Amino acid sequence: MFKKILVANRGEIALRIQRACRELGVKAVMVYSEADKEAKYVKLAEEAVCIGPAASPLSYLNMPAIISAAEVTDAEAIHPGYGFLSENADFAERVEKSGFQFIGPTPESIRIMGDKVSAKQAMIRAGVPCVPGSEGELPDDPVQIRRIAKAVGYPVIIKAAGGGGGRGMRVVHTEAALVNAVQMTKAEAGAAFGNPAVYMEKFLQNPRHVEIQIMADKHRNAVYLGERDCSMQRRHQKVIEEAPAPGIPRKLIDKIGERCVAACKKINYRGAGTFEFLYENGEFYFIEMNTRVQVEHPVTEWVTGVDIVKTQIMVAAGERLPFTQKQIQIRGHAIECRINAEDPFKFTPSPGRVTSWHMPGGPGVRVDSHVYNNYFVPPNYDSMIGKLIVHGDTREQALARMQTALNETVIEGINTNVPLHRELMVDAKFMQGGTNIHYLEHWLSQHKR
Ligand code: MV4
Repeated sequence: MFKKILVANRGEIALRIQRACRELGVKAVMVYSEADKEAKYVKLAEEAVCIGPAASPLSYLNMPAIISAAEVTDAEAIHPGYGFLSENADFAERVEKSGFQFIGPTPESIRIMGDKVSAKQAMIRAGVPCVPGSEGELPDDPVQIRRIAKAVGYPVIIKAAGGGGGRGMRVVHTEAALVNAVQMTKAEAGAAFGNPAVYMEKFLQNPRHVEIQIMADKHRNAVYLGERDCSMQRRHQKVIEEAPAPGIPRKLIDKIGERCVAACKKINYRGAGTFEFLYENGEFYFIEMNTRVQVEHPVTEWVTGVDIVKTQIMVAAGERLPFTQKQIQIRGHAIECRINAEDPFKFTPSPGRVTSWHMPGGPGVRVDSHVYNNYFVPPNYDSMIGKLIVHGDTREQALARMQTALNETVIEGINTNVPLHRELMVDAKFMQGGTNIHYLEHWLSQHKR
């Protein structure tokens, strides 16, 4: 096992990684920007290094500053968390060329999955079901583009190979709009991602977003840790996640999970990973793979009993997965509410000083947050300031525990989306389970204030 690792992130995930290190008896070096001097994990750290000013490009995205911090502190490995440099193949490569272990997959895996066309081709070859569409990048020839769309069937969606997470896509309903839409998406993709390549898929109208968590080691062992339903989102930002996905038969999950594991073995994947699927009419369609630990990992941790962050560090150190597929059982139900510093219904950011911070507790309640009483939420970063996670034997019990937990929560000095969560947890349709990716935005349009 490593003696010391560097945590190249901030906020709640920096604290989460620091906690995993303490459990493993690994020293954690924290890095921080000038805006994060007061963060809890910096105060709790044995070692912390300031890597630059508040602006992310000068600190959390500053590769030389982060690698230098690892050098001066004698860290052996770097955990990138999520966001920032976590899915940057060039960073992973520079980390390894500098003699450190990158806690994540190989630069090659990150590069393949970062290009959505090559990711999809790898998945098709590995037997993972994908949304029907163009086989690879779309050609420039309008005649061929129209022929492909006709075969796929309208509506279609044009997506940028360099996009992902909802960036660089366009839905096309008619042949008349097709070629122009392709040209527009290509131009935008070239400007935004430096790669004009686009591909086409059948546009699914009312899917759910269901993702499979996998964990793999360096010895070709891979295991799936069940699924998460992340359909409750607004503008491609997840708001609520849960595990298991309501109403999806376990045998369907097992079937798709086994495909994901086979794909991991085929591409020699290592570390934590998430296969994102659209789920519609009882079928799974792969869309993207994430090669990092995700914000919503705690719901999986709670229903499987696996510590995903600890396991990431163990497998990066070369250890074998400490569990087999047979040992993974799904127990009960977990729900996560992301707590954002923002207006709960207008969504404008609300940074500033937290004058009062009272978090709930009791059976089946977990709070992952770096915030404390009198903490100042800097305006420079993502608005997510913590996560409230509950577990119950059943979904009904988990919902009841989340309702109580949200009602106990007191955050003053800034606005948060806690009032939105309180309303959603008693919404009849959400309580029923199985709402699709459009439900929250539709709900919000009917709850204008
Ligand atoms: C789609 C789709 C419908 N059909 N692809 C958006 C984020 C990116 N990961 C993929 N996205 C979508 N791809 C096909 N073929 C609908 C979406 C989509 C979506 C997906 C997951 C969660 C929320 C979403 C919101 C709008 C659109």
